[in-house]
Amino acid sequence: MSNDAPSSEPKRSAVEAMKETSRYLRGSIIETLQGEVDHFSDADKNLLKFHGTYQQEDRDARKARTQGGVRKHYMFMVRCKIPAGRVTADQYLALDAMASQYANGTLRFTSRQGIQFHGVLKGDLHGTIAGINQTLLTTLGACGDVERNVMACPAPDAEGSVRHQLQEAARLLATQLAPRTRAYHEIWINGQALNKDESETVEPLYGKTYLPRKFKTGLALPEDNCIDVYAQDLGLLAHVQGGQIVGYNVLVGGGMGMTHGNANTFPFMARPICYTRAEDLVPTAEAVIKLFRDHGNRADRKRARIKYLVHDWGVERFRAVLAEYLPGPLQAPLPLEVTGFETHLGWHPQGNGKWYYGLSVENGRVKDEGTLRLRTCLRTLVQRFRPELRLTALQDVLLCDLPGTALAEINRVLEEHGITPSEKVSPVQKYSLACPAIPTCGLAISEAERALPLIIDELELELQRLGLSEIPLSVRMTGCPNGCVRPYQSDIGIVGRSGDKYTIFVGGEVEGRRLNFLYQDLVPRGEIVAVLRPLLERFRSERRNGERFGDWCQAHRDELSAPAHAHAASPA
Ligand code: SRM
Ligand code: SF4
Repeated sequence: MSNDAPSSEPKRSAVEAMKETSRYLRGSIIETLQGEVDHFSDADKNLLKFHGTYQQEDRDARKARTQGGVRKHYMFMVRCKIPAGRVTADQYLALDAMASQYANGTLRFTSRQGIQFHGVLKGDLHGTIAGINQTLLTTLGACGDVERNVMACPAPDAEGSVRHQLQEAARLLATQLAPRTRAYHEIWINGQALNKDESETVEPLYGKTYLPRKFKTGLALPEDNCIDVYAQDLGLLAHVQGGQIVGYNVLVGGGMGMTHGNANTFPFMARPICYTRAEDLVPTAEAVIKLFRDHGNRADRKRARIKYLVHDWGVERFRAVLAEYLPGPLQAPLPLEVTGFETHLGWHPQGNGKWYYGLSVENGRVKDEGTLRLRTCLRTLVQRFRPELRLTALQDVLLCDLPGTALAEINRVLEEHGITPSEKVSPVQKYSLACPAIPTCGLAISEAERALPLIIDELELELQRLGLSEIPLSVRMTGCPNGCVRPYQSDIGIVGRSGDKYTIFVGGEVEGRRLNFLYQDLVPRGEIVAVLRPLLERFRSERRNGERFGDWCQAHRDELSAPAHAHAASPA
């Protein structure tokens, strides 16, 4: 425990009191689950997040129901926490079956390598979470003020390879940093309250009030930042020597969320703080978490993420305080830089005689709709080849451990189900991401997942017209400024502003090393491509030597950037 204790105690937020009195995340969840009502109280709604589920409503039905005097249609999103995105064939098939049994018939691959169900009714919540646990996956800590899903490059290099080491490190961190309360087991597995008087030692890392806010960790290789390491609260950039990860640069303070019109909130890139040897990884991560637990803002949840400590204190003070928590002397970070990024799409050798196929999934949504039957297609491929599945931070999936002869059959199955093979997907589509937004997300102010496909279609035509179809261009769209698909790092970020209007950001890049900047605000959805057109035309005529769009925008930042009231971008 640090001596540098917070000097004054401002009034804590209501969520803090709710956590403290929850008896380690129990609240009255079990009683409500067993009762007749179709939704939970506000306090339990907050606790449910720690258990991996959000109480939502069907937003498409909201208006008609309100007008008709009918109450909200409550339903739940359930999120599986999947370290490094690794799922077995059996697990996937079980989740796929649950999507029909309990949810809205779709699965959603998330921007943090998780899988979500939407549209689960309260009566099916227990069955869904218990079912997920039966597959040996969990939802505990998928949401809430704890360590969230630990990300790592999921690509299946041979056993012992650097990527394999990275994935094992992600699993280790996920296990060591998970909440310890028995509440989860009681509620979702046993189905009855057993141990109501747990002592203070239940959560040695988190304590009774857990963390001030969510905490996210991701591990990356310098040559492949496919998990956006600078967007993590704790980013670990591997230091490799002779094929072994010997340590990590510890980056702290990444985060995307901001609130329109509140300049005190902003996206921020994680800063290099120190270096840790690989064998000290867990105590080092724990040290950062303990610092956050003790010093994070528990009064204002909008300013509670660890990025605000890094920003407000500055790196030197942050280092000095962290040194009190570290197991040994603080070592300066190494001069490690991110140099590349891979989508992992298409057909690749694994290095052990097997192959993997990276399938591009539009906005991570696995569904059957009209002639596009992705869900059936994936189920067919998994039943046929029994691959391990690995989810990427681009909401795509890698089918692994395939024989060298599988490609022809994969292509045939894709074609039969109307799915475009990754090789034929345009670069702009490959790099694009959108969050679920309306109809499920309670915070959405605009459409994203349902709007982006048409925008990409229009953009593809525009890029074709300009002869720019092959440039890597990342477009990320969200229904509000919380930044769930990390839109402030992309070449083009489209962020819901007010109903049909969006804020457009430009100047990021696929490698995720910088934030973009505000280009235009309050752009109607139907005019987004028209607003980008003059920029793309100028880029085409002015770019030199293969210059990329985001780089060109940065070079012209002074003339392109709009007055920033919606985006404080990267404060020093
Ligand atoms: Fe997120 C809240 C969806 C990744 C920043 N996010 C939400 C909620 C739970 C809405 C809510 O609080 O009521 C959304 C549920 C929508 C739905 O119907 O499913 C939601 N976030 C998602 C997912 C599913 C988006 C996706 O398209 O994949 C991602 C789930 C990842 C996972 O498996 O764990 C998701 N969210 C992210 C990321 C990206 C990342 O972590 O790499 C971010 C930006 C990084 C960051 O945390 O700063 C992100 N989500 C937020 C925030 C802003 C937090 C902040 O500091 O201000 C919120 C709002 C909040 O926490 O109050 C939020
Ligand atoms: Fe919801 Fe906003 Fe996140 Fe989109 S970015 S899922 S609208 S919270």
